[in-house]
Amino acid sequence: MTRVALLSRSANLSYFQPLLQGLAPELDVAVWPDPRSLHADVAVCWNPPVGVYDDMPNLKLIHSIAAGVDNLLDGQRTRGLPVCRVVDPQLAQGMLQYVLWCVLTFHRKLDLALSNQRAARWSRPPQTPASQCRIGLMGLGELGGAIAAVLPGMGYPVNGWSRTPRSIDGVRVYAGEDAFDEFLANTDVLVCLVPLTDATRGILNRRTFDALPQGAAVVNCGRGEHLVAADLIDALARGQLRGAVLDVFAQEPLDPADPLWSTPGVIVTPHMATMPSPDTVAEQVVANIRRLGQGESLAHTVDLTRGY
Ligand code: NDP
Ligand code: OXD
Repeated sequence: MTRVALLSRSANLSYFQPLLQGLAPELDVAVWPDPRSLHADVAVCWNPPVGVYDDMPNLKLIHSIAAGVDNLLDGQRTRGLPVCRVVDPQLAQGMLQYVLWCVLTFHRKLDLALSNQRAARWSRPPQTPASQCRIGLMGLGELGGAIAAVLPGMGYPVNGWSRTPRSIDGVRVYAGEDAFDEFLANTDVLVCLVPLTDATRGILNRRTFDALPQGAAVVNCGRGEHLVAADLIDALARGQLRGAVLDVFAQEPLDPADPLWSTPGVIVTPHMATMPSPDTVAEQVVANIRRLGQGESLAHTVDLTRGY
């Protein structure tokens, strides 16, 4: 019998218990802080308690319930165990829809129309063709790659930035730190979809904003810790940036007193860009547990040396 622990210090993951057992009745599923969870073979996690893997002597697999794994790795010793994440076409489609909404907001100037409405001001924002709105995708993986596959067909010039070079039809790809400034100089709407790692923490900072053309916009759907919020607020106040859509925050939920809620030009959304369905997560976890049991290679493993 395989024992599974649902581990989170910020969310109640008990809804996965019936889903996992519905697919695999032989699983014994415990929800942390039930002490049984420390005897588990498989940890299924979102924001697990720091150091918990060290207290789990039977642990063989760490599985995220999400695409990102930063919160499973931060401050944790994974002891060389495999770590897997969720990869799902529906998740990529949800992110595409969200980013499309952001791109249209800035390209078609819905942000200006809404602020004019608040002042009861009838003023038609000048419109420009998509060919004049350059989209910069930071991250060309499962999510960024799905967006890069669609936006060029809508007439947007698309630039992408990744750690390693790659070739995508209709997309100019910049790779590595050395190419970052040139990528930024050619970007009017910057979309952050890199994972949170030591290399990307705080990457949305004053230096990055100042390397964008004046009046550019920023969309952060990666992680809150990518953003230096004070630098964003300053760049908006200086007019270096025209606006920002923020979906993720270092502290979630965002504190009601946080200045980002009311900074002119900032649209706040509550980590809703995309979400995998719990059924899909449960299916992927069970499939990996079965692979583990049969000694097969696991799907969607994370490279711990890269951190994603
Ligand atoms: P992937 O691992 O598939 O892709 C990551 C991409 O980022 C790759 O192209 C990778 O480059 C690039 N990258 C990583 N590090 C660097 C670096 N230092 N410099 C340049 N490029 C880098 O991740 P996903 O697309 O599946 O997910 C990305 C992130 O999106 C998640 O980690 C999570 O934080 C966030 N997310 C947010 C959600 C939301 O609702 N807001 C929902 C789901 C995910 P290379 O191709 O060379 O490896
Ligand atoms: C994810 C997320 O990483 O929801 O999947 O942010």
